[in-house]
Amino acid sequence: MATAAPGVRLACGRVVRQWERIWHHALPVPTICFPCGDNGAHCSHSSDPRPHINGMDERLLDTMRSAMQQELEHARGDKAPAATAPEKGWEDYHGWLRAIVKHHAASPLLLRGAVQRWPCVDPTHPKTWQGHERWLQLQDRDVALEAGVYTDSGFSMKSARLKDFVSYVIESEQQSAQFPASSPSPLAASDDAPLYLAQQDVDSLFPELCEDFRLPLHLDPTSLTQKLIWIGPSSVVTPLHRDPSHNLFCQVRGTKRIVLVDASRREPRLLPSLDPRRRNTSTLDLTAPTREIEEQSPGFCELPRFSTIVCPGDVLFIPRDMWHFVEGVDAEFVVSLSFMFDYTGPSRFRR
Ligand SMILES: O=C(O)CCC(=O)C(=O)O
Repeated sequence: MATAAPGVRLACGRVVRQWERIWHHALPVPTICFPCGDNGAHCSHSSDPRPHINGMDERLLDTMRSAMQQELEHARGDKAPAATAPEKGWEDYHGWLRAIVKHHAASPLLLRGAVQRWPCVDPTHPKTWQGHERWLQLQDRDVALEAGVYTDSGFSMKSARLKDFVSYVIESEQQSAQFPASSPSPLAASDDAPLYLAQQDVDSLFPELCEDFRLPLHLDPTSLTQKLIWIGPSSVVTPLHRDPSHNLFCQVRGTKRIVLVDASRREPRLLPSLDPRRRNTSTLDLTAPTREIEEQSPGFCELPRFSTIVCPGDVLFIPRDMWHFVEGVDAEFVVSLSFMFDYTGPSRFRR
């Protein structure tokens, strides 16, 4: 793909050349905007141009609209769930998700605002995760943290008290927003690499948070394989990797950039790790300029790739086996939930 180096315009009007990054010139992720109730072609809920959904028929969109309505009413507590599905049963909603899986086996799908009414996402709800209160209420316990990016040579695992980790993420947010830190965490001083509470089972680690969200999009509980939480400062990065289950990735707090690469026909270019525990992870560093990535893996930049920014309330469907890279992008600390699920059939790949 031929690309020109993009520039950034400074306040003085001078344009500074930037190195090309892998998400520049990526395809936008097909999107359905829940607040708009359509495919987002004329969406006013985001500044991004929203593409039409290719291959998603009207019946499916219709079912999506009913599911969306049901989701919003349920979240508002307007009606009991059973009474709000007069035309379609729960099986049809499951069918809707199945249809998404079928239509989007090779492409991601962004469901903008789909879980915006969850208590943890809603900034006005007493159980919101958008402020600091809910985090400061958590009972203290030991947590396992990743220090740095797990493909880096300096990577290590660390154990810390949750209380210290919470003050660390709050403090990192204040620092990136250039506020003075109020009460320094013992973790902050010693750690240059970001600490990430990554891919932990949310039910067992945070039982007190589990009422603040639900299974997204009428996900059939029997298809759920893992329910994971990710909490960290905005500087966290998860390297390019793939998973053996489908994923409804729900952004709860802060924003993340997700780049997805379709390498289904040309896998060797992704240079998977030779470490048997990391076979699902590429050794390529997608935070590097594309020039360097191309040097390491000639032709990589020609692989079809998608890029999107997920905000609180957004759900990104990531098809199983699709390579993806994730990083925090703003000053707020970031929290996400991944609902990994499997309907049928063996994955092409197992960890
Ligand atoms: O949010 C992240 O840092 C990574 C999420 C991810 O890779 C996943 O859910 O599969």
